[in-house]
Amino acid sequence: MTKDMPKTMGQQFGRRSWAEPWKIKMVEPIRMIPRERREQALIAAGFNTFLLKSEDVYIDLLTDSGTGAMSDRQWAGLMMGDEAYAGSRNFYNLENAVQTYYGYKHIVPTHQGRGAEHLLSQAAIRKGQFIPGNMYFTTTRLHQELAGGIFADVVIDEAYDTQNPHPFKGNVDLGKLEALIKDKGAENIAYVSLAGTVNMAGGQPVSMANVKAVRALCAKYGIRLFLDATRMAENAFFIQEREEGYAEKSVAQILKEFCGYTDGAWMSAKKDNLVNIGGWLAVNDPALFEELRNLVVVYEGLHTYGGLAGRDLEAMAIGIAECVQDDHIRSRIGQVRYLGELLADWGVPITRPVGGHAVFLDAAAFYPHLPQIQFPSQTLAAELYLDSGIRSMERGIASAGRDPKTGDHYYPRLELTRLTIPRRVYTQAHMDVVAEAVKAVYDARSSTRGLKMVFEPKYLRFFQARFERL
Ligand code: P70
Repeated sequence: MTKDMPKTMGQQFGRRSWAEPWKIKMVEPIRMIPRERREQALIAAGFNTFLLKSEDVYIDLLTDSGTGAMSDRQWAGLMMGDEAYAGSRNFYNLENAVQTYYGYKHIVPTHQGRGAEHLLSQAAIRKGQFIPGNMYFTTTRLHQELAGGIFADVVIDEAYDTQNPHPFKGNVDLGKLEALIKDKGAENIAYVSLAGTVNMAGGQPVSMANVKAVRALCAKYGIRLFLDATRMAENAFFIQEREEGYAEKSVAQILKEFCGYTDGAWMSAKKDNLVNIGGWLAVNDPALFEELRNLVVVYEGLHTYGGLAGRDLEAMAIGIAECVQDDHIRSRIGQVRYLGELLADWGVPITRPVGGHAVFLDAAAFYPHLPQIQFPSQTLAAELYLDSGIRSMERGIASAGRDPKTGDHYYPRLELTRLTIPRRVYTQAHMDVVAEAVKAVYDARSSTRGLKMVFEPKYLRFFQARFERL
């Protein structure tokens, strides 16, 4: 053991590490292209990592969405696809898995998370209504706005302080929520939109005590509570780790209890549920279900396949059962934490505590000389790719977009670059290589120039915007 090893990985004799509860059966070669070609690729991509070709990327930390490795059981499940147009056996397996592990009554499959967001927004929001939520998420807010709703941020203030060690920075601020309800009137609140491990805050969890309190407040005013369950299994792990009374409960038990305080959930199954494509929407109210089941045939496909093949539904059903296993989540979050702690020990500014799915670099702290309008986190993502072929994602002003009313940029309080770890894909050695690359980019920070946006799409601009170096 060298003295450079991070303290937190244990320096004493007799240390006991966790390890992944699987071994590798198949490999996919990756390689780093030379620096000159990375420069060409970055210019061709308009300094936007979404526009790079995957084959020009060495270690791909763009997202944990649909990028995980399926298990041998899931691959076997693909062969059991029942590709009937209607009533596929795999749909009933999915329905059963969601009912068993999440506890909701009625299930509608969708092709991915935003398909579910679209249906719920259309069915549950009337024009002009407010949707309070624990920080915005890009696709979620856009679908709420397209349905005529107005998103209102009610996350606790600690979520905006990257250095605040609060264990549940995803919590709803009950004071902010109640003030909004009183100000606008309960009839003008469509529902409360609660997300597990808040993505834009750095993968920060919500406590069980908080969801209980939000539930009670919603009940007092007759408002529904819907959950973005995309990374809720990871949220359940943090409750087990940090909240009194939950250390002896399993992640599966905690997940089900948490969902029990909500009226329904939407899901991008490409994350927690360990599939490359898929999503679902689940609710308890039979009348709302009837409407969703009707809407899904307009936008996604029949209510027993929702835009997916039978084999996809089967892989999802199996993935649901796998993703709530304690040893799976412990090693998944353990790997993210390993990378985060390595960087923190080297003095690189990151969001603390390290969250569930990613390490978030504090781009504002990297580049204090760059004003927000010079896209610090886009700049950092570009620099990291140049240095080592590592792909990350902008989560700052480009992602935030514009206020539909005024047309001005939203100026988000967080300017972060996300190193997102796919599930069951990379090894600890990859994490070391990533940490060393980030350190090199950090050491070169003072001479780094910013970017200007030269092309801006109307919707979700960060996906396709183009930039040039200033
Ligand atoms: C990411 C992905 C997707 C997502 C999510 C939460 C909390 C819903 C969705 C939508 C993909 C993504 C999406 C927008 C911008 C960048 C990247 N998040 N709720 O990488 O689900 O993608 O399946 O339609 O995180 O974080 P889907």
